[in-house]
This record gives sequence, C-alpha cells and structure tokens, in this order.
Amino acid sequence: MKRILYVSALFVCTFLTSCADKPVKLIFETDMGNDVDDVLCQVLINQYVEQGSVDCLMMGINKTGTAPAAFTDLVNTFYGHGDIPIALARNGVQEPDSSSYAYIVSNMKGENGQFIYPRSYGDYSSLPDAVTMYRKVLSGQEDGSVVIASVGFSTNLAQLMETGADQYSPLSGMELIRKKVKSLAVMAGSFNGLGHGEYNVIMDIPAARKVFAEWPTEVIISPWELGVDVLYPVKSIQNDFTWVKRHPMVDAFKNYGDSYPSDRPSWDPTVVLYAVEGTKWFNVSAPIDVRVDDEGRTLFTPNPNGNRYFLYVTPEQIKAIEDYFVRMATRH
Ligand SMILES: [Ca+2]
Repeated sequence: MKRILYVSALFVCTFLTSCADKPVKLIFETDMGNDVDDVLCQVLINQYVEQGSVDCLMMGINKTGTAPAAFTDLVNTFYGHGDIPIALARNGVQEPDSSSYAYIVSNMKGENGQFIYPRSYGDYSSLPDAVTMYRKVLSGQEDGSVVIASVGFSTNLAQLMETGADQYSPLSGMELIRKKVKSLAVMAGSFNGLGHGEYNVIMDIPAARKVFAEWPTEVIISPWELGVDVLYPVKSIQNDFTWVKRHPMVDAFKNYGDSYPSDRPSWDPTVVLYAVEGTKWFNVSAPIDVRVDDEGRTLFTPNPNGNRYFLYVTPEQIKAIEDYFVRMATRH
C-alpha cells in the first residue's frame, strides 16, 4: 500500500526529546481503513491512555466516508475510552469504504443482529469538522504542550494552517499551532533514493507540500524505509489475543485484503511511539529541509538552521521496537 521515494545521506545528531512525566497531550491524525497499521497505532494510544502516559485530546480522520470513524470509535470503545473526540475531514481524500477492514469490521453483527463491537457515537456523518475541532482543542491547551501524530494524509493539518480567528481563538491557524503545538510527528515520505512517491504524500500532494514547507513547529518524519522493516508478527495476531472472544485488531488484520496471514510493516506505529516516548527507540537525523515535487517525491537537503528531521534505526532497534509493540498491543 505504501510506496517509496527519494534519497541521500544520513546525518546523525544528538537531538533529544524527553518523555515527560505528565501525560503527553496527543492528537492522532489518521486515514483509518487504508493500511492496517493505523489499527496498531490506535491500540498503542489506548494502552498509553490506560497507563496514564497519554491524554488523547482528539482523533482526526483525514479521508471521507463514515467507516473510518465508526472503526476508530469501536476501538476506543473496546478499550473503555469512547469519550475520545473524533472529527472528520471535509473535502478530504475520497476512497471507497466498502472494501476496507474499517467497513467490514464496523459492520460485523452477531446472531442477534447487534454490532459485535459496540460504539459510543451514533451518526458518524454528523461528527464535528476536524479543523474546527483542532482549533477548539488547541485553544484550550497549555502553550507548547501538544504533540500531533499524523499517520495519513496532511489534509486536515494543511486546512488548519489556513484558518483565521473564530469563536475559539483570535489567533490564526499558524499562530495557534506555533503557540500550542510542541511538535508534529508524521509518517510521510521516503529518503532512501528509490525515487517513488510515498502513499501518504501522493494522495494529497498540495497538503503535504504545505506542511513540510510551512508548518511552524518542528516536524519529525518516520519515513517509508523505517516502517517497512518493523514488522508486527502474524503469530501474535493468531496467538496473543485469546484472552478475549473478539478483538478489533485481530478482525482488522484478518480482513485486510489478501495479506492475512502475514507479518505486517509498522509504518505508522513508529510515529506514535516517537510522539509519546521521544528518541528512546530511534536515531534522529541532522536538521533538513524537505521539498515535495509534483509527483509526490520527498527531497531533502541539510539545513543547520532547519527544524525538520527524519528517524532511522539499527537492526537492534528494529528488534526492540517489534518486541515492544507486541508487549504493548497484547497488554490486558
Ligand atoms: Ca495510515
């Protein structure tokens, strides 16, 4: 599903982000229903919330259709966190719902005709507009406190940047982000020199280009070539969830196209891991500038004064992250 992109050399730096003692104020931005690794993201976030290490302020869906929101809702509800606000993109990327695991799992019904997975919201088409919710949520937070983990298209983020004052804040979108957001962690792009556009970028090139060029805080990128090597083992899906009759991540994996049963890359969960735990599991590049070309390829150049970075990992770090994802996902 996800595709590669462009290249160059790696630069090591000692960029440090510490894991705060108080809960990370997290916003999750997702194209739920495309690749199944978004589900592991959501499971991780719910586990972090359960641990008290994350306060999830909202989840923004950056594709059209109601199934992504329904699935997101049922996972939060499964973990007892159905009160997490969910918001929808307006004029977002349009993709068919009906073949996605989000549609299939959110429509599963038992013999009694009831949904197998309860949910907390009703009419998903009337969920709040994501950009409006961003403004409402950000305006109520401490300055410099919010971390955004974006693992889909940049649609909502780019639209937020273009907003003006409203009932929630006299600040423009850019001013509000600069004031309230600590950092933006994204799964987008590739820097391995293979010359292909990565999926999250090519699906909304103008939005990705705007975020990489103009987003007013630091941006940390988990590129395609990192996540493709971090596998979630299918044997865990098959063996580690027997403590519950049905688990939405298991049903999602089993209904993700023809890929089951196989291990799945973890492009997106590495972003959540970084957003919550910082550099503990990763190496971080020297500062760069990122340019998105007309075909959606991401090109970077070193810039000592820049505030974009990409993550990279050693084989030992990959193994450690894989083991940690399994431990976190299977906690109960
Ligand atoms: Ca995704």
